[in-house]
Amino acid sequence: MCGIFAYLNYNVNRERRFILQLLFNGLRRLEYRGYDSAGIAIDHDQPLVFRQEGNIESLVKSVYQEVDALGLDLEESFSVHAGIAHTRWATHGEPAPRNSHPQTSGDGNEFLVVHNGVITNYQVLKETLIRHGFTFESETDTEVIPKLAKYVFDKANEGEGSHTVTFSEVVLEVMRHLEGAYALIFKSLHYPNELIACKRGSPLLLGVKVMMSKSDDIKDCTARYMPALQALHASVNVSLWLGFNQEFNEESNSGSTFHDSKFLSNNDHPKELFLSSDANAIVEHTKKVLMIEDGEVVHLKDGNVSILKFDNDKGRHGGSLSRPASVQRALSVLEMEVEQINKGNYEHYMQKEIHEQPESLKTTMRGRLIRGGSCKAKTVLLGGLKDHFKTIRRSRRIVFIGCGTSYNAALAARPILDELSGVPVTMEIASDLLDRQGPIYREDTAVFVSQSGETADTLQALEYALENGALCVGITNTVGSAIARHTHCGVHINAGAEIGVASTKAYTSQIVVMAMLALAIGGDTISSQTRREAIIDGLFDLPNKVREVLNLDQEMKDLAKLLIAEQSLLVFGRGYNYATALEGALKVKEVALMHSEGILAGEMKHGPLALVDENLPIIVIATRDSCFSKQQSVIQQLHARKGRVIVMCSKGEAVSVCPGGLGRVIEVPHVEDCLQPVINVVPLQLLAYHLTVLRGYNVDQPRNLAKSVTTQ
Ligand code: UD2
Ligand code: GLU
Ligand code: MG
Repeated sequence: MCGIFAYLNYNVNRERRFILQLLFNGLRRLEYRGYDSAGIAIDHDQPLVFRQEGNIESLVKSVYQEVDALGLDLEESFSVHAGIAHTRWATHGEPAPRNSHPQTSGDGNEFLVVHNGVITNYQVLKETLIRHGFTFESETDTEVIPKLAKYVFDKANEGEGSHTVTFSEVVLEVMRHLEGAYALIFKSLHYPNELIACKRGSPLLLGVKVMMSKSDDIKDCTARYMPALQALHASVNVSLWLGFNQEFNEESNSGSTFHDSKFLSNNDHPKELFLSSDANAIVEHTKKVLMIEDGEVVHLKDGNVSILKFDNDKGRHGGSLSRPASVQRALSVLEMEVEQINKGNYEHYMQKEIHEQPESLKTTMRGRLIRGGSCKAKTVLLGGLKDHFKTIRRSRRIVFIGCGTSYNAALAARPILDELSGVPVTMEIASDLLDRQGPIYREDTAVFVSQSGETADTLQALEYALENGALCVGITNTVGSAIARHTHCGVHINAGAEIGVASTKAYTSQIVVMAMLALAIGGDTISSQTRREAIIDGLFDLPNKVREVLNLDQEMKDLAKLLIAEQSLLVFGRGYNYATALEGALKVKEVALMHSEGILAGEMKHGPLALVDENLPIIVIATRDSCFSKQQSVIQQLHARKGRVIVMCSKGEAVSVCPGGLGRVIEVPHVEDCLQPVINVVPLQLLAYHLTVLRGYNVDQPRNLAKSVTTQ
């Protein structure tokens, strides 16, 4: 959760003591959001950073001690000053001063950043920056941001005179490289008394308090300009305050990646500007608060507020940036390196994404699983839903809606949702719901699952559910996507960009998010406490178990060699692993271009048994859970018909699933039953991958398929 706060006074004198107190108070207002450490940055000869773990009061204490030790004058007055502050909820690296924010570009604090959220591609950026001579002091994902800013700034100034770039240009270049969720505030030695704020996915607000003349009290005088403001909102559809001679600064717009550049035109009226994660910390200063939108870059400079629009696509692919040639060159080198590191030693993205699942699952759970301890309970924290759990628990039904792999992920999590949520759970394939105009009611919670967040059918089903008044929850991997934006609330799965068309790491992260959702909706019911704690322990250990199951790579390659010329492959599953059968078959179908069906084992006698003979390969998922003995009986019946059976079972159980050593066995690590689908799908992903390569097809762009299906 965590919080960000900043205070910029312009043309009004403020003492250092006042500034410090104001920053601390801002943090105190954000305290309720939860945090484990905090920090601030203020000015002296160069920006000064103070960081401390623990509560705000321990930060306050340590700041005054350090100020004393440094001999800083608390009465020193600044007519303009930009201070930033942060409360941290650790996701990367333990709570400790070095991991607290502001994070820095290095000695001299040339660039400082406070950040809420998670940068999912920080690892490649870090490796690249290390190659360019940067050294890192923290374990945070955030540290790459100020360092990248310094890299961009230095390149821009190489041999072309100083300050060829503006602060906002530096930040826009940095944003181009960031993936994940963030709200950010930048402060820099090179741009004194300026601040830049931007966001994608995390909340961030701007507050403005203007006074008419230096002798006036500072007050919220925007009300006097409301008519002008309203007219302007209507005409340009952009929410910002305008000063007195509003005009747009088109100049800074030309040829750049800025979509719009709206500019609060120059006026020297004394003012105070605030940035915060939450209106709570601003309302005591001004009632005029603006919600910053995803992709907006807010630049506070010389008493002006300009709002630029960051266009990611334009930036990545367009060559028409108005940036100096040296930056242009440096950045394309950087981009190429990042790209190269990105694929690593893997031949295909699908392969890489399968193998990075231990990491992506960890990132999905970062900051959301509480390990418990002496005074804290083991629990789950889904910040994006916490204000909505009451409504969800009271709803009449929870309806999961998705297509393809995302639907399968919801199906995999359904048993645990059934068990823990206390609310009836139903499933809908988005297109089918629309075809039937199926029932969705005001009392329903509708959960939309989509990797891209742009899946056309799911998006249309979302519109339909919104019209019908349901509470709409999103589970998406893409921050700022249509589904993330249009749902009332939701969870970002934070699995990192998925490039291979066949979804792999997003599937396992989706299941984990929905298992956490079940735990969170279930709340702290005493009767299920032991069960919940076992699942939480299982989640903590899951990345290790996934690493273990990935050791089956060669074995699955050997199996793929055996199956290379087959026409068809059946996969039987039930209970927790019915979804695994569907998803395994879907992978084989979509990339290996081989007919494959996932079959509910309980339905075997009602048709599929007719297909069984010595030739048709059948994978039966029979890992240890409450359906195990039923699956043993399925295996026996298949053997009785001379079926060509391949069994997936828990480690050490080969004998009990294949009496007499009949058939082939895939042994996988055993985990908590509801998490077993995360493990079991991995060998099937590997099988599909190797089958595809051996059959000579394109792994990352299978025939006829697109990564996100945005048309119907
Ligand atoms: C925050 C951080 C996350 C991690 C986590 C640790 C952000 C954006 N996220 O996640 O990176 O640090 O804390 O606890 O800073 N939302 C929708 N629809 C969707 C998905 C999300 O409305 O499909 C909303 C959600 O209700 C919330 C916001 O987007 O208001 C961010 O969602 P989140 O899952 O990133 O939030 P959270 O607090 O778990
Ligand atoms: N991911 C960042 C960190 O671990 C920011 C966490 C936060 O949102 O407070 O430092
Ligand atoms: Mg898909």
